[in-house]
Amino acid sequence: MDNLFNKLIDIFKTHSKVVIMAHHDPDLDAISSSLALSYLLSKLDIENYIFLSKKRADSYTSSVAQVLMRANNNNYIYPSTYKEIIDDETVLAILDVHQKERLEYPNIINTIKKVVILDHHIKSNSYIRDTELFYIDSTLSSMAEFMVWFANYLNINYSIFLASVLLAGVEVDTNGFTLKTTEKTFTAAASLASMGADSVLKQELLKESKDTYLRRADFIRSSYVINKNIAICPLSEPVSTKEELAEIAEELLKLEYVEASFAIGQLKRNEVGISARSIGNINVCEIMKRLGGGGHITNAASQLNNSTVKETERKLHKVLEELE
Ligand SMILES: [Mn+2]
Repeated sequence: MDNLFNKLIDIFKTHSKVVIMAHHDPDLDAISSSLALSYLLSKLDIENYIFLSKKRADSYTSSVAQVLMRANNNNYIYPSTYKEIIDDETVLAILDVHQKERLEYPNIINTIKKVVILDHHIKSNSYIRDTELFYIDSTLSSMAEFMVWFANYLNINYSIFLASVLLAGVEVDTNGFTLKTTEKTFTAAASLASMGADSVLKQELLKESKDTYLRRADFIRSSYVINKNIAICPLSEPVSTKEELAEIAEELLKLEYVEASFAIGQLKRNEVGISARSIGNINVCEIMKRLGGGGHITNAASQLNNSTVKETERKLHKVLEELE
């Protein structure tokens, strides 16, 4: 990765300023990696800003709001203020996302033409083109992990607060070090621990509201298991996001004997999503491919147009029978 880090620093140093942006509805991984990059750039004396679409921290989820309020950064920029700050030599650093429509503020692409993308998701067809650098590695647990390697390379230690937030970011993206976790992920966590990551603070950040917890529990109540090891959860109510579907699929994987899980829900009026997870011995990518999607062996998804949850559930059963 040294070559990559070299190139990144080169790009950042040869531009006038860096604007950092992650995906909309940022989670702890998106926000911790944004703050971490900002921290590293400031240490390198590179002018940088974190772009937020909403001015009030409390319009974000409570854990992200807490982080924003406690981070003590004063380099946030907003849709109403950013045009006064950027110039032709500004570079946009996009983290934890690579599609325009998923950006915190998609219009930014029309104003800042120089773009760097750093992501760890499965590459989609609608990725942002014409970039100075495009780095996507779906074997990486999280952007927080990436920022640990970047800091190690630069020989910079994060503050205790940032190290704790980054550790929470890794934990969220790996569902508590169970998914997408490699030896490197643990090494990154150890590195954060040695920088002083505080597990009490991290636990506080990972807390969720009772309503969120119960909403997920209600969905899981309606799931069922077939073949003794496959959990399927068709959601009766429309879900808010693909992320919520993913969270449900990941939660199902915690259940006894379950080796693969599928959460099916209505995403938009004409779109049904399936999020699939596996502990490794069932290839959910293969299953999602047959339903028009894709991904990895342990982590895959599909979106179906003009289908209902019930129909999608039937299609999934058919595919599972075929593959048996
Ligand atoms: Mn992430």
